[in-house]
Amino acid sequence: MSIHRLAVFAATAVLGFSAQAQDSGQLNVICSVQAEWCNMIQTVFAKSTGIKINMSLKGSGEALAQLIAEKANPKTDVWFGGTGDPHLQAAELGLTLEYKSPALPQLFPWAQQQAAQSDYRTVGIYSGPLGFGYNPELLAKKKMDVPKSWADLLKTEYKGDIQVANPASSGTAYTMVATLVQLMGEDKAFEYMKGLHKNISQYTRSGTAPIKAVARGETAVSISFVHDGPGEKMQGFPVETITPAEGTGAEIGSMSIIKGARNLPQAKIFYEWALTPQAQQFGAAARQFQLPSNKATPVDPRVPDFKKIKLIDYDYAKYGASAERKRLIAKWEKDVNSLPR
Ligand code: S7P
Repeated sequence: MSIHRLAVFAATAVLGFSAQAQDSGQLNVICSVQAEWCNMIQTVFAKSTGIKINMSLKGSGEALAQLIAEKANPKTDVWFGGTGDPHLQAAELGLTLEYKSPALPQLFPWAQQQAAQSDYRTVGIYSGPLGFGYNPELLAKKKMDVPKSWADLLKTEYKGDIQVANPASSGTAYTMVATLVQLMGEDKAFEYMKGLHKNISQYTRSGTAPIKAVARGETAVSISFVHDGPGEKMQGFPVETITPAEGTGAEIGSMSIIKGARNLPQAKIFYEWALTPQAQQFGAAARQFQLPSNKATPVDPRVPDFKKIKLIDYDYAKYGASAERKRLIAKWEKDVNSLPR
């Protein structure tokens, strides 16, 4: 039985729902985690509740852009997953609905804090640290060392061999920009990113593309969420991850109900379901290893151990603010991306 079928079977059994739940309407979800997890929740949720999910897969930056474009006439009910900063921006822009889940006390403080600082217009569903992915075989072939720090990425040996996403389209890459600004101070961080730019082979649209390129031997190093590494490795690709010695930031992957949702009762049922430990296990079942936000969700051993990582005290409110996010992305475009390589 495939992982997907097994998970569907387990979920319907664990949740005690009938496998032939009656037609109970539909729900339009933008899903910003990777496809396998999105597909799994689509299938399980429909089987468990009878609510059909129309699923659209989009990275965090693109999801926010769609919600802004749909503001006058929303076609989306729930935005599931994706980095927390654009969810906070959506909350501030009035795109998402205030909703206080009774499950909030079951969540880790960081997930509750994400809800509180958005006036309950979003909530944390997982967290994961930013770091580097690398292909040990390619590094050995090219006689390059494993990069251990942000400083290492500036070495000329990595020229043309590092990929990261474009912060204008990717929440992952925006997390990098915000992390560096908090770690180094804004001026030094931009000087650093100008130096890094010389070593970047391409800025991808999606935040998960660089680690997939590492896994497939297309580039030696990526700047990625480290929880995206084990899933590639499980598929047999040579990929390892490391977090930088100077310190790093972490995302609070979030979920929001859209203001003006056409299927609000179904949206709330989904929201509550997605906060249960049973539903949160589908991340690991779909080979995605973020730390789940419900304290009772079993934690897969492949989930990065936060206690072993030097984490900055990421200011989610400041860097999720609309004006700050826009300002930093525009500055990155002007001062970094416009430079020749
Ligand atoms: O594994 C999924 C993940 O890394 O992707 C999410 C996010 O949508 C990345 O999108 P971007 O393309 O906007 O960077 C993360 O929240 C999640 O951990």
